[in-house]
Amino acid sequence: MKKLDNQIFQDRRKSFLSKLDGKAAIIPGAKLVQHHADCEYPFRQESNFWYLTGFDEPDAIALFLSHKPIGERYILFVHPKDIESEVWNGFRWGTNGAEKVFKADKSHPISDFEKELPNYLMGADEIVFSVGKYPEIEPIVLNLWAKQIDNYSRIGRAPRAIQPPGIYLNQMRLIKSQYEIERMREAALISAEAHELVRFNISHKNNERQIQGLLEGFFFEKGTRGPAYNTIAASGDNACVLHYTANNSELKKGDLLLVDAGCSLPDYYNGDITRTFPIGGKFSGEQRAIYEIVLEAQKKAIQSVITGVSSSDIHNEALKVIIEGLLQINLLKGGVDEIIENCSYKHFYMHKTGHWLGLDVHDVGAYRLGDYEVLLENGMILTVEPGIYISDRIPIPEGQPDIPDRWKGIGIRIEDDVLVNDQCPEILSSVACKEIADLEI
Ligand SMILES: [Mn+2]
Repeated sequence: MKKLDNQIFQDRRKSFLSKLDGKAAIIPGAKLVQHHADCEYPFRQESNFWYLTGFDEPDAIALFLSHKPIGERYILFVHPKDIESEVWNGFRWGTNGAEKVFKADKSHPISDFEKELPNYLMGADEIVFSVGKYPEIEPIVLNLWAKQIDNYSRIGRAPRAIQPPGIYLNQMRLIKSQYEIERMREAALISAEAHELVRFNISHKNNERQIQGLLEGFFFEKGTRGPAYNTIAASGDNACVLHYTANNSELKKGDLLLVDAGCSLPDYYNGDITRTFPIGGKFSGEQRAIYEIVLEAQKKAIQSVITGVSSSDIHNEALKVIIEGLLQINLLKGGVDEIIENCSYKHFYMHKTGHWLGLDVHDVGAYRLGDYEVLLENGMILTVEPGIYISDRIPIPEGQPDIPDRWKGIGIRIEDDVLVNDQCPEILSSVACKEIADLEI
């Protein structure tokens, strides 16, 4: 793993602390999650915790104390050095490492959290903590808060409220710094190269699982943490199941293969790309017709990724092309506006056209604030991923035509990762080909 640049995390902490302005934030890291019996899933740090600390061990807790003097504001509770545990579970930084390497002002063993917290929270105007997410830490925080409120009448000071950390961190994470943009370019590039590997090798593969293996093997070979989310390798009608992850069907010539996969870098930045390939190297007439609509919708939507537009503007760009295309091949009937108004396209296109992308695959950040749409700004990264899925799972809306069998079992999505950059969207995942001429053999 590339050595982490401490300055990046220090700058983020400084900015977070200045936003906190008198408040104390308690940001817990992730815990290991049991897979079965004595086995756990690979550790995945909590994204807010990671964003502020760069510390990659389980069970840690960070405090950010903006009400304290400089040099007493960043506290890390970590597993202490313990040779016996380290023999079984690997190296730990311990409290010393947390201070020396991760630049905590002070570090304590996790077991001291309850004992130390009152002193640290003393004098804070408010507490910033995510209620409802940390069943072991929450009672400690709430009990302490109750005691401090109880004391209010005597000492005249106590935190007056608990706020969620997202109020401060979501906007910071939504706008990517130059450093983060570079990391996202790398995540998208490796993810795109994996899709190219599928394009080149699909004719030698006969099962969805082998496609998954090809992608994920490449992710590991490149030194990433592996897939950012459960890889989707969905052939034929499986592609109409949006979160299909069984990945165990045989690949049949004549079917399409929808691949939705991206890697997660060692520092957790993620790619998220979808391509749809003709398994036998040629699209059928019907498959081609649908593919052309989705591709046009995706290109139009990407063109609209400029500063000042909203996510729903982008969605509407894609939606219009999809509806017009489906009208032309008689899979829909009526006027475009009326179809949008009645949602009578949703048996073909039932999801939105994209989401924010970053440390979380569905990254933090609002899409609207009450009545107002969030408008794109430079440094935001989002996916653009329209699709059409033709199956008989969803009842056909009233007044819409029956679907002839020859269209059924076609599921197509095309997804790229796009950086907002004034009037000129940068497609981070452009290495993955998507033109029909490149996908056919
Ligand atoms: Mn996506």
